[in-house]
Amino acid sequence: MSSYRPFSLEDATAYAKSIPGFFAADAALSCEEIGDGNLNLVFRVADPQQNKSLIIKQALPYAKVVGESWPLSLDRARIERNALEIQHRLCPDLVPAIYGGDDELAITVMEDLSGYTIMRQGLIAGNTYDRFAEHIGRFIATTLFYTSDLGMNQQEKKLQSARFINPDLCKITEDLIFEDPYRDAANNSFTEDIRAEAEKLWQDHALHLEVALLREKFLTQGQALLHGDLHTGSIFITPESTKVIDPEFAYYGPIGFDIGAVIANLLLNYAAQPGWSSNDEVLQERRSWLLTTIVGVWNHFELNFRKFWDADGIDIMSKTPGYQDLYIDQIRKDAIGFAGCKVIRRIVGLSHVADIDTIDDELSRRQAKVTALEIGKRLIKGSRSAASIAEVIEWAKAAAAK
Ligand code: SR1
Ligand code: MG
Repeated sequence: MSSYRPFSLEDATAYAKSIPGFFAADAALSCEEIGDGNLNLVFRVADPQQNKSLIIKQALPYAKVVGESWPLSLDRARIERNALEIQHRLCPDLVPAIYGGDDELAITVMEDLSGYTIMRQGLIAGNTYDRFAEHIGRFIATTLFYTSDLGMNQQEKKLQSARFINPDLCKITEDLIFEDPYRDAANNSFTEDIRAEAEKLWQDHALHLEVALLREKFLTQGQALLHGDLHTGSIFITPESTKVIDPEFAYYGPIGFDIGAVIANLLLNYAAQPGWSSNDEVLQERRSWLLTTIVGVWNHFELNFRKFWDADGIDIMSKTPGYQDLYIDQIRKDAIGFAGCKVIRRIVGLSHVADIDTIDDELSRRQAKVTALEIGKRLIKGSRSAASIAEVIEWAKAAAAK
């Protein structure tokens, strides 16, 4: 019989106390549930006297955001912990340390990042993070190159991909990102003031064709071990440091998907800026930083990926002149298309972003949604012909000027 039960504060405290060598046996521990995501419980257990703390994350057997009517496999906790361990091994400075876990209880115990800010909140507060592009570009390049057929033993990769079969969480992405926004789906969620724009999405067959091609890649192309949900709510940040968390959507998928997720969330904040910036100068400055950061994310990804390929590529045929350029060109196109899909889903789909939904002024909020949809459509429709990341910048500017 399974020992699984959703933890109470007392359960989390007792579990934390049982971890050998972390807290003193007689420590007076405090515990709070701080989870604000869609799916899990998150406990912070602390010994204020010793200034020590840790995080216990526990999966629930259903999607918290919807309720028990949407069951989800607890195995995602194992997948998340195993992905974090691989990512931490590859990028120790960019991923929290893992202290332990339990598959039956569906928990992972990890480093507390209390001094950090969730990046989405930091961006909404108007902060900029000049080291972010380098950090996240390196994170994506490293974790994806060294888990792909280019950078790891190809038979071991097949075995590893079997350990990351993640059907429930992939199904969320398949539905919420690649299907629901393009039809009148029960799970869609949007305000009536953008109904006309949503209905246009449902009729746009040229758009559907591009989304179907991107969806096919998501369904079939196991290039590398993705994070799978790399939005700005999955990133803890300070001006000096970046830590990537929450890879419960990890699976073997197309490399462009993680890059697209980061770009999409910077673009959502870009679309939201008129609702947050106090004057035109601030608006221009914020938007310029966001666009520069998008280019930086891509450039740092590409630079690192090529460097790893040249230094550590294990596939003889991948050294064929011209192949690397074609491969990276395709990743860029995919990333742009996935970014577009990820922007659109946050406007009309089930799960939104605070960057836009918490704008106070109703008209600015509506305009941000319209701008985001326009950006998303341009990216999706332009992705197959995009020759450089500069085109994303042009499309974002054009959509914002409309
Ligand atoms: C039902 S879960 C909704 C969303 O939350 C996660 O962060 C993923 O982005 C997922 O699509
Ligand atoms: Mg998450």
